[in-house]
Amino acid sequence: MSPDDPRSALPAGAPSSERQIVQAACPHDCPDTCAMHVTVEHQVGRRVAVRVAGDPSHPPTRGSLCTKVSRYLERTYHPDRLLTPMRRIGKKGSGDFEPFSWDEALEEIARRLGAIAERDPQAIVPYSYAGTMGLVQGEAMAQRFFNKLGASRLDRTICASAGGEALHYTLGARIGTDLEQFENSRQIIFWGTNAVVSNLHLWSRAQEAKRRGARLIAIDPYRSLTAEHCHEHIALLPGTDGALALGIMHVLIREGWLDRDYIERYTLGFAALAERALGYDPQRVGAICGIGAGTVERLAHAYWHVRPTAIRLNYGMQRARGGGNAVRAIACLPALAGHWRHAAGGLLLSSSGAFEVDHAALTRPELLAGRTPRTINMSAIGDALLHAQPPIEALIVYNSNPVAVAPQSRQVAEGFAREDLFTVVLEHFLTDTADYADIVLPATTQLEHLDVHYAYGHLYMVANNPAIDPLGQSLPNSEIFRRIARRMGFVDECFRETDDQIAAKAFVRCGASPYDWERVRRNGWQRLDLPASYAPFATGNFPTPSGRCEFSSARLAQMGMDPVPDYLAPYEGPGSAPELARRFPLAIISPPARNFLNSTFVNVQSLRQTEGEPRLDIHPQDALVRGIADGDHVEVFNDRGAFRLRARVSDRPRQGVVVALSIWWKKLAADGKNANEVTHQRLTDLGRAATFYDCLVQVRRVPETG
Ligand SMILES: Nc1nc2c(c(=O)[nH]1)N[C@H]1C(S)=C(S)[C@@H](COP(=O)(O)OP(=O)(O)OC[C@H]3O[C@@H](n4cnc5c(=O)[nH]c(N)nc54)[C@H](O)[C@@H]3O)O[C@H]1N2
Ligand SMILES: Nc1nc2c(c(=O)[nH]1)N[C@H]1C(S)=C(S)[C@@H](COP(=O)(O)OP(=O)(O)OC[C@H]3O[C@@H](n4cnc5c(=O)[nH]c(N)nc54)[C@H](O)[C@@H]3O)O[C@H]1N2
Ligand code: SF4
Ligand SMILES: [Mo]
Repeated sequence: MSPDDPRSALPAGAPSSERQIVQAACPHDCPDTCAMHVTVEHQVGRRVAVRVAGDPSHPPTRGSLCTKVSRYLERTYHPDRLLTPMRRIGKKGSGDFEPFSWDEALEEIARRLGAIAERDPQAIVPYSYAGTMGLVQGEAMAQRFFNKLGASRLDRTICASAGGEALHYTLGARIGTDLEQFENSRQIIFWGTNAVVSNLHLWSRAQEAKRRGARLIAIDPYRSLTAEHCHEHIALLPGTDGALALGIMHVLIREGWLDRDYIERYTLGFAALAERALGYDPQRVGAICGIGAGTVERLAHAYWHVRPTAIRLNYGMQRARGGGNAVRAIACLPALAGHWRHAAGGLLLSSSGAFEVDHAALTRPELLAGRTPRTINMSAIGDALLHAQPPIEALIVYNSNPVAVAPQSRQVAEGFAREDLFTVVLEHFLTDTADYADIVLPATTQLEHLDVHYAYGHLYMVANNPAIDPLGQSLPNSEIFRRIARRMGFVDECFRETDDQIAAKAFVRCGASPYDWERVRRNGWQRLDLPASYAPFATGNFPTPSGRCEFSSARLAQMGMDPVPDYLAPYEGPGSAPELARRFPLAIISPPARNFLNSTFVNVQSLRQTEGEPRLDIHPQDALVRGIADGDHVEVFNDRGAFRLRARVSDRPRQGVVVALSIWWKKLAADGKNANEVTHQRLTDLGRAATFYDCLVQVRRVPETG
């Protein structure tokens, strides 16, 4: 074992019997960041994980994991796990590989990248997202490597940047209501979020609130598993949330349902916002959103009269052209009505800004040595691979599966298929993306490496101790980049840091207290040192330049943008693209399936069996006019592409909207395609994010075969 081997000691104080419980963290891109207990048995000289369970003592987790991660062992010990480096022997995309040694792999990577870097390091591009949310196996050693190289930078916009920037310009940071307070709310609005599926541990708090008499409201074009358990479901048209928020404001202002004291002390730009909201009377908003004016009135009434009200926003509602403005408009509501005064009121989109991650210590920007490489937007990777100038010559993919998850998949696949592109993929499995690699490198799973996590849905740091040795020849991302760096002759001290040393530098502090990695590691988790009854904006303290909630943003004005939130119609809709809407009259959304996590777990058989096969939820009226019956095979298509699935006729989606729960591995679908065949690469108003749910299609019945 080398000193930087991640297979470092088991947690201090662990019992030395045959069975051991290792304190771990769920690595997935989920707001809940559960603390896990991994039970390990010592069997003939090796450690075998035999059980994963939620940590009962960790307040957000409270002892339960979701169904997906309960199957984590099935994933880790999957017969298809990549166990050796592999090189391509077939056509790109064919998935034909042969094993070769780490030594050969590192030699070839160093040689190919070295030759490109000599001409122009910006021709090398990293592509990664949140396959693991860990700070060590995410952007630490990897980003150091790319900084030293001078590679292109990646704008990581595929998920959260529209809403993130919206919060930044409105509240000042990604800060919100404490998960642990939701059970004390009197009313919870699930706005564009299917918490039963994607935020289980907040949902259980909401159930508790419901038992105590709280009202639950869902705002969603689809009667999701969450919406069906709420008292009220408002099924608006996709991408119209900004208008609804302005409509609520209109009524609050008209009726004088305003916390004037809060507005005066802690907000900026009320007059400008009021003027904007004036134009959004319930009649107009009802028409834009495809709901009745009375619904807008009723929602505003409930929002003012039931206190405290907490809004749970998640990222589902910001995946349309106006997603940033919509989040800005919604984020103004708690300040207008004074709900921030209560710990159980306000709004939660993300809590990640409460953590002071030490990005500079993790990623070492000084390694850039004054260079300012170009930036490639990950949400338009198809376009970039085909058209960027200077061209992308090498792509290093880790913690992501772009061929399945990036929009406008046909272009993405075309880009990945370029014969002159050198592609390296670090993975657990031969995903749709790995199939296009020149070299695939086997990465460890969360059970096999060390990490430390922040969360975007609660206020706890969570430690991940390695439970078992790496399977086969797999290595942690950190170690893979360490070895590539060494092979390329990078001698900077930071490339010798161990995972443990990196984890120890991950945070600047832990709320009001110092960050103590050893303690977090030993206990498994640590709440940020914040007041127990955390109410972040009860008395203002917004981390904006003005210190106030900025209804009007001078920073946006300076950039030539609208300083006050407005409603921006979707790119693809009858208002903004009438001709397109005539040919493709249905809006498609493709939100997360319960048993998958993005495209992760799709290859875990028990979970895929539960999901069955790719399905399209379609309203009975929309099905009828197309001659589609429940169970028929259908094709969803537009000018960008087509994919096939089985129709499920029900009134879960509102009329005019079809729903394809996602994200399927393309190669595990009968036609080798998924919902991203029809999505496009246009970006949101703020944050340059993907607009997956801003998409028009037509649907037709097709014969069962093919
Ligand atoms: N089981 C599971 N959990 C997950 C994931 C997963 O794939 N599976 N993915 C994780 C990731 S990466 C993320 S970002 C989060 C996402 O978390 P969320 O953003 O909460 O995503 P969903 O749970 O699908 O909820 C989105 C809901 O928004 C609705 N919706 C779509 N368009 C609109 C719209 O324009 N307006 C409104 N009001 N509603 C709309 C959809 O119908 C859906 O019910 O979940 C995380 N958790
Ligand atoms: N149509 C449609 N498309 C979408 C979305 C949608 O709702 N609809 N959602 C979007 C959203 S919100 C997101 S966040 C993105 C998510 O897209 P991605 O970030 O690509 O997420 P995953 O599909 O889960 O792929 C993560 C990959 O990382 C790998 N991985 C996990 N841990 C490790 C590790 O430690 N090392 C290495 N090397 N690999 C690891 C997993 O095996 C998996 O293949 O997709 C987006 N795409
Ligand atoms: S995916 Fe989310 S809910 Fe499931 S175990 Fe991980 S953090 Fe918990
Ligand atoms: Mo996401």
